[in-house]
Amino acid sequence: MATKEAKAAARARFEGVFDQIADELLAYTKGEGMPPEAVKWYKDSLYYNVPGGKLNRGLSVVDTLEILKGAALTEDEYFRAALLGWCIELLQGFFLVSDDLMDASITRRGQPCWYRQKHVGNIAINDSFMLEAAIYHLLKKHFRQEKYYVDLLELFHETTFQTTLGQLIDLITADEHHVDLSKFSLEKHHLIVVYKTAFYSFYLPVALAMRVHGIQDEDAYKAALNILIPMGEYFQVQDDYLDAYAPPEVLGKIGTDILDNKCSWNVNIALKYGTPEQRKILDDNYGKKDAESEARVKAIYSQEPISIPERFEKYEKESHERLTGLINNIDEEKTGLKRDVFTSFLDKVYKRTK
Ligand code: GPP
Ligand code: MG
Ligand code: MG
Ligand code: MG
Repeated sequence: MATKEAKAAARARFEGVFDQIADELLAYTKGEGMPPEAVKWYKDSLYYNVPGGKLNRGLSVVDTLEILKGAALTEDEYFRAALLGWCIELLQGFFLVSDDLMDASITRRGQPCWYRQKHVGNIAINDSFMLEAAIYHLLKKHFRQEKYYVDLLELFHETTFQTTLGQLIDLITADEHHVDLSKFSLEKHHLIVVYKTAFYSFYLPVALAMRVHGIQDEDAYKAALNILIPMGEYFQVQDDYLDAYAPPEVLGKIGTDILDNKCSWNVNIALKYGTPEQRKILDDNYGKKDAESEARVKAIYSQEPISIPERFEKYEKESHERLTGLINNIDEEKTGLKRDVFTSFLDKVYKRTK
């Protein structure tokens, strides 16, 4: 595994590419004759919503390409991989700006959600579209001449569609006016998290790098998907767990899943293992918009036999074992893949605290 210093240096190099990307996008808006206040608005939105996250997705494009190549990337190869990485971070910015509106969230990455700033409000909807539009502008500018240009476009389009399907079932399963916990199940949760998170967060970065590397065998993409979808599911279970258990100052966001009546991993575990008395407390308090009800639900979560922290620790350990098993089963010669692509990604997220 890379040292702390090596990781910080890789992150700094990747972050260094963002200024150039922002400059290109702003130069385009200026060139279209947009007034200075519009150019400034876009600049503020780009810097507020794109670079401040963990960058796991973006960095994974660069790391995957380097591992597949088996040698250091040239300057040009690095720049192009980083650009694709930033396209995923733009996609993530697009999703988060709109997700925070839909989830009525308060903070994100340690600052108020973009829409919650007085001067922004519903303009955030348009700002999210502008983050998405940037992806296709950059892809056209830098990859139009490549044989795999259409493959890149398809990957972004398809994973966006999948993510919106996941977001749809996340939202309609969390009806805020009619709380009915009998509609939840771990099977439904599985479908929600695979679609809303796993495709764009795990499959997309690796598949993009595979396309750039020239891998064309569809079976190789299936093999990658078979590992990355369960890895993404594990990642979203962590997100659900941390929503109730991580200190907001560490997580960078205040959890809203209980207030929002979300079909989260936590509530499904509580429904599965809780006593009838605990179930009654859940029915009476879940999805209510007040802090006291939320606190009652949180108290139940940690009580026996629900014991979410203990069950999560066990789930995390078992997921790691299962994913390691899947990785070890990869046939490197047949697929042209490298096991290290997947271990490197898993290392980035295993036992994360934010
Ligand atoms: C994570 O859900 C999923 C997304 C952010 C994808 C949103 C998709 C759209 C099409 C907008 P979450 O609400 O649990 O994330 P968080 O906890 O970060 O708010
Ligand atoms: Mg959401
Ligand atoms: Mg959310
Ligand atoms: Mg969440």
